[in-house]
Amino acid sequence: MTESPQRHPHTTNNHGIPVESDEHSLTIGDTGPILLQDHYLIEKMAQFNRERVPERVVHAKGSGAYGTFETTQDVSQFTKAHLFQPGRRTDVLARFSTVAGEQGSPDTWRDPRGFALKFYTEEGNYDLVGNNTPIFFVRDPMKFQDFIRSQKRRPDSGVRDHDMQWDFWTLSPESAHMVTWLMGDRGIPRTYRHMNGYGSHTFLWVNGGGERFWVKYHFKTDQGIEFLTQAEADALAGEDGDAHRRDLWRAIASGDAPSWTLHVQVMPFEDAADYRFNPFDLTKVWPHGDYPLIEVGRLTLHTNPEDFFVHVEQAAFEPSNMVPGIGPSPDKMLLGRLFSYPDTHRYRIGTNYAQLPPNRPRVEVRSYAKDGAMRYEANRVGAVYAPNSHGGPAADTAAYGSPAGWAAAGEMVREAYALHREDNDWVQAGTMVREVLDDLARDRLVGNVVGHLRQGVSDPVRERAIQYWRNVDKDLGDRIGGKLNGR
Ligand code: HDE
Repeated sequence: MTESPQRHPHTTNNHGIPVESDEHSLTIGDTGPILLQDHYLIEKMAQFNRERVPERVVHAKGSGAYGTFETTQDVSQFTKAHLFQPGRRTDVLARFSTVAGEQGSPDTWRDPRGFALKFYTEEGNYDLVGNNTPIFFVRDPMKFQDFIRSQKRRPDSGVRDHDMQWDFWTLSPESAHMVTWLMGDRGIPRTYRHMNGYGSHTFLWVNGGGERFWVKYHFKTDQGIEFLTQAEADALAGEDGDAHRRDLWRAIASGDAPSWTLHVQVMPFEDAADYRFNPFDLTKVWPHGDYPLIEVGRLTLHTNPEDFFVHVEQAAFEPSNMVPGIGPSPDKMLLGRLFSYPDTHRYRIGTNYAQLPPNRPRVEVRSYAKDGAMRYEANRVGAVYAPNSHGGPAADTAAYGSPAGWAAAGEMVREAYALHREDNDWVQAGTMVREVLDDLARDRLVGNVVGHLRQGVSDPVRERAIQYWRNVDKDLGDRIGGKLNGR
């Protein structure tokens, strides 16, 4: 007996109404005009034209997965945050991304990688929106927009331009440490699974007794650090632009769940004032000899999202999502980001983005927010204003006290941070070149820089770049200059 064709469920339109055809428009006769009353045809075309939300202005190309964070050690002496109490297991959404490339750009371009985490804690969502580097190119948010534009496309031809990139970097010496990272092996991870993640900024932890500590987060990959050479990355960019996205999806789908071990560096609150580097300067690391790594727990990614657009494209990570026991620091870049991310989500996704599946807290929301486009959570607080006499929620100052913060005083100024004893723009980049990289890594760094500078960089900018690298390390700069000038 021939099998009856497998019965498919019948198609409906967006309103659940069964439709007659997904192939033929409604016409007068088989060659007649299409009828305006073919509202299903109109629905299909109109929906198609509205399928995009604006891509992220940076970090547009990315990949996401759900997982779990488990606090395996006791760090309660440093923070009262619920998710970091011993034994806590918290659901997480992670998104990894490149920075400068657009949505269709190759995963294997040389670029920092975003390492964004959303912890669905019992005190609301905690977002740690970091990169695969512990540092960044600039230290003041005023320069971030300009930095990003220098890495993207020319206003006239619309093409990317190494001359713009090096022009900005060589006029912004604070970029040297991060550019050394970027042009080295860490600039192209082999996969998203083989890279570390960092909070990058200094954050504030507050324990149950109100004591404050400065901390830096390090998510060290349990898969080991692996990178692609420039040649391998260029080839892969041509063969499979989605190589990293495909790898993460396949690993999780096959049960090979990637994991990272979280460590923190903890600086006593009082140490900050006279530490040898400015501890809030995002272009600097805290040498581990000064503040060693303390293990906290493990992040494991084990579930692929069921729908990429719903869960990854609409995911909204924001550094301002900090739960009790965690706060910002005087790092100007972090403070600028506290505004920028919610702003970009309201623009890119919509007013009620926090109600979407990847962004919804797993705890009851008792805010007085109401209405706005696409809102579908009812206002259940019994009132639409505070204070009120209808039993609506009231802020609990006693429970959550003053915000996790620090004392500040002084005149209004526009100027760079005051330098600490060992602060300058080259010292940590030079230390990395001489003490962290081995000979082969230094050779690859020289090759990558020379290859990049050979692509369309004007003479004056190239000469500035050679001096930039000499400031990082004289020998390295001489090697780069020698290769560029054919010596
Ligand atoms: Fe971002 N950044 N950023 N950034 N960033 C964005 O928010 C911004 C910075 C990072 O997977 C945007 O949702 C400012 C540092 C990641 O969805 C935007 C400054 C670090 C992601 C934005 C910085 C990051 C973003 C664009 C300087 C590492 C992707 C789309 C003050 C510590 C998150 C969006 C995801 C995304 C602003 C610098 C990491 C425009 C103003 C430093 C991982 O709001």
